[in-house]
Amino acid sequence: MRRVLGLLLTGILALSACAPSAPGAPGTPGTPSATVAETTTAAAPEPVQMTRQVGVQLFQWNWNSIARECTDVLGPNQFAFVLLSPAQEHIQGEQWWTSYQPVSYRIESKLGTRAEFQAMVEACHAAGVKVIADAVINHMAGIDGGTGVAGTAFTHKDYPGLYTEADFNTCATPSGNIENYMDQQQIQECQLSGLADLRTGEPYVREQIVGYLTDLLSLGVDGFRIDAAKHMPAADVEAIVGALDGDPIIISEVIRGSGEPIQPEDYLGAGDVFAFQFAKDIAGIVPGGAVRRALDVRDGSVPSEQAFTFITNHDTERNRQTLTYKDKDKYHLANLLMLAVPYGTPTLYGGYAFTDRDAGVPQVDGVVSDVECAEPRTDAKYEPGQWVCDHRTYAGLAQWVAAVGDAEPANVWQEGYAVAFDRGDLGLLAINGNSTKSIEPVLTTNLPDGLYCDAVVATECPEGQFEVKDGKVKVTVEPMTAAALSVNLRATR
Ligand code: LM2
Ligand code: CA
Repeated sequence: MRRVLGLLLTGILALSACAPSAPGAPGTPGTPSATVAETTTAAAPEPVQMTRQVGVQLFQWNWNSIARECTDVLGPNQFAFVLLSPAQEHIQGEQWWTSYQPVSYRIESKLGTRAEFQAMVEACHAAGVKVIADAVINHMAGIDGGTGVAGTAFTHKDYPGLYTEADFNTCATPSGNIENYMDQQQIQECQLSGLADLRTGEPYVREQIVGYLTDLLSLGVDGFRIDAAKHMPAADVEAIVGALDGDPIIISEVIRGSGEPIQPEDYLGAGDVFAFQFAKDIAGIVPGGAVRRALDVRDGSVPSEQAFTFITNHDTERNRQTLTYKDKDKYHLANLLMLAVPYGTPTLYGGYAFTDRDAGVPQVDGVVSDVECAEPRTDAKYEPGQWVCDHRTYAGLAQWVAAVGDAEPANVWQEGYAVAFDRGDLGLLAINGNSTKSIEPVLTTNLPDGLYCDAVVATECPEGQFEVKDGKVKVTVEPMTAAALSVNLRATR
């Protein structure tokens, strides 16, 4: 958006008769008498309409920090949405996962107050960024009892004014917990690691959950991640989201397990799903370098429009089911592949460095401190607790994705461990999966003639770096990275 505004201003200057010529207009250096026609031809080509698509999960970011990120980074770079950590009251503690043990549905947590939450939604909306809340509705706390961060006293199966023992499932396994993922009833009616499991089929329980989600909608949220969706019957999730006003975005978290009785496809009636298999398949492709295969990756039979793709999330980066920031250039390459291909809605990730999987982010008096992003490092040698703001690295590509929209790959070129393709006639991306050798192919492209910059490293294009002429362009790509051209990132002079 910053760049579009820049172009707009250039246009206004060019049209204003008494304004001096745009700086550096060819053939008219320092001449104040440049004609309108000359200045107009020198201006950058008209940008195409952008459709925001790329989102980012900002794990354990407090509301104030998210508001600032929307204003300063996400909005200006055409990000579509931000996925939050859970907003409801939760158990006390230093670990990150206290967020996933609800104690009440008050919007009052270590991440901020209700007022801060509301201000954050307003700031994000003002920046054109949608807000997706993380809805923990399958269960309540897993501990015997205590007092929540907003002062609510509770025991494992008693939450005053909200739920009592009768609102929770009982379960036949010896531990009361899920022990066998091949047994649908266990998965949905037993406890997920000791977390008190709600009877989501009961009208009263559904009413409370719908009330909570409706409250979040009243604060302006645009949609929900349905935490632990696999652990609730799809019919329950459908009934709950069906009772909500409007048409919020619903993204169910259903981790695909091969041969399991419950699959992500079962939840497509409730909305969209996270594409766990996509993340795992990309993680499988990258180390071998056969990056061309990324074009064919799908998540089971989940259609593109209903798949939210990601490379890592807060769980998979801890259980190492996917690549993570610790994988350095492999992680980078995986993110590039996700952004390059037309399948799904890409969700980037911003979290923090850790060695202990339970370690939370710094808190003062139970309140998470504001985010200060660490300087990006290619060696991944962050101190534990440092904020890893990788998503900012992809600001130019978020704009690239917004510009290419859903245009299909064309002119696919492949050689060794590299692949390149157009996206319609709006963009081109060349990616080099070789970890030692750079590539320098001359590619056939549908892009119009002109001088282009690289959206992998730039958000603005004062001077071009790659020249497209008569349907050909020579690009140079270093090992384990990409070059990305889009019609919206062409030289302004
Ligand atoms: C999710 N999706 O389905 C979240 O993405 C995941 O992060 C949550 O687990 C889980 N489901 C429940 O919402 C995390 C974390 C667990 C943690 C739980 C609850 O990965 O380690 O469990 O949140 O806070 C912790 C302890 C566990 C204990 C449990 C209950 O690690 O040992 O189980 O609390 O006290 C006895
Ligand atoms: Ca359940």
